[in-house]
Amino acid sequence: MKNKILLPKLFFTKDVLTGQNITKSSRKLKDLKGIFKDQEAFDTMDKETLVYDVSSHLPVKEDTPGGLYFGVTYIHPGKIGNEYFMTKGHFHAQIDRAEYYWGIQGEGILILMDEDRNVWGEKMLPGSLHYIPGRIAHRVANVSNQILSFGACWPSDAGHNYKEIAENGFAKRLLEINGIPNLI
Ligand code: S6P
Ligand code: ZN
Repeated sequence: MKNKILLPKLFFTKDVLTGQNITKSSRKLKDLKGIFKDQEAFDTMDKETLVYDVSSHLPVKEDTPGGLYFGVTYIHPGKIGNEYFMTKGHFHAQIDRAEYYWGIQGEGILILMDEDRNVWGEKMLPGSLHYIPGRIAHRVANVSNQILSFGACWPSDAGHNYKEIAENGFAKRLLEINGIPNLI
């Protein structure tokens, strides 16, 4: 290693992450039961429909203090009734851990909720940068008719608390009303 100049191990070109140790995961409709409001519309859809994929670089073991994780999420366009395709959403398990998101392609809304269940949104566009403080639940909805891709960087000891959102949801939903996204 000493005095050697090594080749890069990873590339992040446009919205594509390649190189060593990339982990991929995907969420289909069958993995998102109970997340959307319109159960009837959900029931009519093919449960194998892909809603989003995530490519991540997780260089240290989960829960390692001081490390960082990096990921790119690709949310497909689509709706269940009038509710946009979106991520499950989570608080961090170590609730005070923060995270950066940034928009790469497509258009979305970053939906944020504090512990008192106050909800607000931030438009996500190519080039937009979003600092998500600790103690804030986060979820992203794709409001465009193309894939929405966004980057994320978060501490390796943040973890995910999906249970809270699975049980209680967000206090507001992002619905399309007269062709426009509304937080209701
Ligand atoms: C991890 C980070 C993202 C999400 C991804 C999918 O802390 O926030 O990589 O995992 O956007 O969202 P979710 O809510 O299904 O984990
Ligand atoms: Zn997170």
